[in-house]
Amino acid sequence: MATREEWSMSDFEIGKYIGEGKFGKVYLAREKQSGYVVALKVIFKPKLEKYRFHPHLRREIEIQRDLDHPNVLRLFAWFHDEEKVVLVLEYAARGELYKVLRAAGRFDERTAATYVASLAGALAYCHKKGIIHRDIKPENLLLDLEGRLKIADFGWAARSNAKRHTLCGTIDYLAPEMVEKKAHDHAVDNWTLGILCYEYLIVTVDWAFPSTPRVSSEAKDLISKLLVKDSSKRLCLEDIMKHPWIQKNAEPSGSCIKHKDVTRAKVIDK
Ligand code: N15
Repeated sequence: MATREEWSMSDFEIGKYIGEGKFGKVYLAREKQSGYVVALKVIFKPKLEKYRFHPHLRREIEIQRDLDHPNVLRLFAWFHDEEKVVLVLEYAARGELYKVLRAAGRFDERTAATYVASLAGALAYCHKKGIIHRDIKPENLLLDLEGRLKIADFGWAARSNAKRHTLCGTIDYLAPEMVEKKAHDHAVDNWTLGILCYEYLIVTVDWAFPSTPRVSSEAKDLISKLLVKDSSKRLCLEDIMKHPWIQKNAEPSGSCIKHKDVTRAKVIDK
């Protein structure tokens, strides 16, 4: 997609509805000139005013616009008119990671290590830019066409109560210091990484057939070094990336699908 000063709705062909964000609906769309497929998030202004969200949204947009990392979902542009604010976001063709996890039951160690390494890299990048606690949870993680993990943050967490179960509840991923409303820093994100790592490998074992999955001692070692109550003793992101389990298992490319699985980006049906 080209860089330009002003965008408007007429620059896009709107495709199917793909999801509900916290403040708006998300649609598949194609930029007419380049044919580039994106996700458009449409937020109607009355909703924003009701929640006094305008200055907050603007600040979040500026933060997000500044982030450029292969594992952080891109915000390409945004525009607004009388009635709505529209965010032009990267389209993640493989959708939500928690659904992939739910379908698979658990991930093999190569896959889990690749996701944890991708997350650690993205978080290290955000921390360096002074952005902490990105509210990482399965609902906020998307996969692109190559199966690369993308943190898609900010308000992409609205899910119905009926669908919610303990694993995807919000508080489950919070570090103890946040639950206890204590002062906290970037180490809160590292706790969450430990929880996700545990969940990717262990928790989602089929309830009807509770056979303990075999997990390597290196994976257990990493989890135990992240799920440490004392935040100052938690493994830092650099050490996560250097950890033997990551070194042994993670794909350096960040993509861990088998090549034959790659399907072409689906072009929007008119
Ligand atoms: C600046 C800040 C306040 C807002 C910027 N960030 C967001 O709005 C975060 N956000 C990302 N909100 C919604 C999304 C989002 C982007 C949601 C879904 C998708 C997305 N890109 N691609 C998808 C997507 N692809 C899918 C494929 C299959 C099934 C569902 C899919 N969702």
